[in-house]
Amino acid sequence: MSEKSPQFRPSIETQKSNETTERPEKTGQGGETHQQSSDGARLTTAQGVPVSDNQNTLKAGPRGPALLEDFHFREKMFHFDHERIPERVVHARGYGARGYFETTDAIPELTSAHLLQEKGRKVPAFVRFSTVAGNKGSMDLARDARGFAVKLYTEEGNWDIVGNNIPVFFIQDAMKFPDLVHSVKEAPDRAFPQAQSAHDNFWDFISLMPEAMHMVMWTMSDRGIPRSFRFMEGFGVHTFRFVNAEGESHFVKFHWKPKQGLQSVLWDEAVKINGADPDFHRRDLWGAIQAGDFPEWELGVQVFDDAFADTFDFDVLDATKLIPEEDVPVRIIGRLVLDSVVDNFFAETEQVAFCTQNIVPGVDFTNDPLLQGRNFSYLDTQIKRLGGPNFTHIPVNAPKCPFAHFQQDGHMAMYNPAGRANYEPNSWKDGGPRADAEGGFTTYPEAIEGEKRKVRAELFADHYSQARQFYQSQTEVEQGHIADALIFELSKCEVLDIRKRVVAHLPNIDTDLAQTVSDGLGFDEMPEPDAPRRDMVEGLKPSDALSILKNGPDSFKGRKLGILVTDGIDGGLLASLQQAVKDVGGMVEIIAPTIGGIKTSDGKSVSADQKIDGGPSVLYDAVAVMAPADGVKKLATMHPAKGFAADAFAHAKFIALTGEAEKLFHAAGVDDFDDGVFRLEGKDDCADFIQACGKMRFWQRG
Ligand code: HDE
Repeated sequence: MSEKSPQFRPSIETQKSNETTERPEKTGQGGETHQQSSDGARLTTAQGVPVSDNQNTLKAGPRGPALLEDFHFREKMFHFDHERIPERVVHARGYGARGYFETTDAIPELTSAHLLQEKGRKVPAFVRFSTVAGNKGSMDLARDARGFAVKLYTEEGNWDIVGNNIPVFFIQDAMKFPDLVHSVKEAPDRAFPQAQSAHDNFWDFISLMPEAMHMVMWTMSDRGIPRSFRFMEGFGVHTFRFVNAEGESHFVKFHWKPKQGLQSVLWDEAVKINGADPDFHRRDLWGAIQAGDFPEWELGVQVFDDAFADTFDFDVLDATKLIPEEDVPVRIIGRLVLDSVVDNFFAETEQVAFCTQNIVPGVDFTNDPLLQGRNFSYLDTQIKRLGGPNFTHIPVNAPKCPFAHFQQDGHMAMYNPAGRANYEPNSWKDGGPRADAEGGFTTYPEAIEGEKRKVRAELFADHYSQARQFYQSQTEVEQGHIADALIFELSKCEVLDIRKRVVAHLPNIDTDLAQTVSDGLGFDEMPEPDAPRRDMVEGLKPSDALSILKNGPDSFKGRKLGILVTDGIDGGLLASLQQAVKDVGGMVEIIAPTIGGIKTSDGKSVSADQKIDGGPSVLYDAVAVMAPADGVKKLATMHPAKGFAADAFAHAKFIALTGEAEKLFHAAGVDDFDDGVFRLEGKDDCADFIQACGKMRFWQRG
């Protein structure tokens, strides 16, 4: 830090998490109990005054009225009353983690960004993943886009890439954002439905905004229900600029590619996961990082110049369009690793304030009208949400490089300029910071000419060509999921006309898809197709990069096997199966009829992670059922056990069986086993099974 840089330190030491509990001690005052923090620190008020009693308000006599004089009570209660801050208007439900970014391929020829000048440069990072529509307490597996917001604490200031897990957006102009968000969130009169797009208001809006059709194909695809944050791609969405030291500019699009591969769940699973574990995605990220299995993404860039932009079929400033990787390859330049959970959710994940305006020298904006609007919106939102302009003083938002300016005062000011000078220019000897004409951020001097009008560029009017390209890039299984999702969502619309208006857009994307959805909704005939506003681009080649199944994981690493067990199983075989999962870096949970666990045939105890109704098979990537004859008999009388088996099979999961376990499946109505069902007899079978599980699902099951 330079001498002039502010010395900002949080004044309260963050308490380290303490996973163990101690037996509560009696206070001896009315029988109440309290827990002593293990480090034995003395409880104080926020002013630091030692507290003698944290159980009782000050009273006039044991049965007398409480006294206003009790400053400790007042402070504690007032603080509690103010614990909530406004939740984010969108992306309210989110989960963050810390990590680092490391440059793996320097690109000084493209950008002067300090971080990207040299291979091996490393900076701290904070990432917050989120759903968009739901409120803060909504469930994780809503069908929705996911936010993928990255804050890089670089040596030249904070660089925020505030992206999504989908490379395009619903709308083209920021003017429409409040309408889009109002339409998807709960209806204002009844305040439902929450965290879902399957309702009239959303589809009404979409049917009248064909520019949304491309992104709708993405949200209706499996991208809308990711298996976890760890298995998602991230995209900067807009076209940005890189500017090098010579002042030359290139266009750039940002991609985060998960090393874990891409993976999603099925809709029926998503619905059930939301009930079984509404925090499924949170728990997954927390669990993986705590287990030392740090998720990692590569940062890729698609770089192109004006010549490409001028000849591309679509406008590169249009956020409803992407540039296929086959046209402009993604060059990997760095890696992002999340290796640390937060100490405190509120302090970091809730208070982190991303702003698209946060860029660093060497990076610049383009005139994408959505991006321009976002640059305005985010700062405004943070000031409101965090209560004032000093949100940059909160540790998670503060730069980790030297900073110095003359902004002062306001709510919660932690840093004000030292000394007499708080303006510039000034003639004081110690006059504070000065602008740096050479090294400071300069905007790329793009020449601009045009009439001031409320308009959109002509090329923006092609709403279907890339939606078709996306659909055609999917495997048959994925195409089926898109049709199912559209049928599901539109079946939730009460107004027939809205259903018809949406389906009228589909023939422009794919006639088979349109027919399937029309049939699925029980229409007697296809609605008259909506006429495209502009001639579509024919012959766009399918792009493999757009499919999840073509980019899935190639091993069971980072994924979870659920083993349903009963008393009397072969403990050696269980150990072999657990070892086989461990060998490839996967995780195991044991599910048993009671949380107390089971005893193996040789009398050894095995503890359980879940009781059967708390561990349905939807929570696992693959399952095994190990049970001798009497165990199966018992399981077959338990509805959750039958559901475990029936769902695992219906969700095309790889399944392993030992003993008489197949009888549980028969009891659940599954009689015909296929090659996705394995019998485990010995160690080698376990390894073979886990190897097969490397593929995402046994899709042949249909
Ligand atoms: Fe956002 N968006 N957005 N958005 N957005 C917010 O900022 C907004 C858009 C995205 O984890 C808000 O802090 C406008 C596109 C993420 O904290 C708000 C427009 C993309 C997050 C806001 C868009 C995003 C937000 C709400 C259209 C993908 C969560 C609270 C012009 C590239 C960040 C907040 C986090 C959050 C405005 C469109 C991603 C209101 C006006 C496109 C990941 O400022």
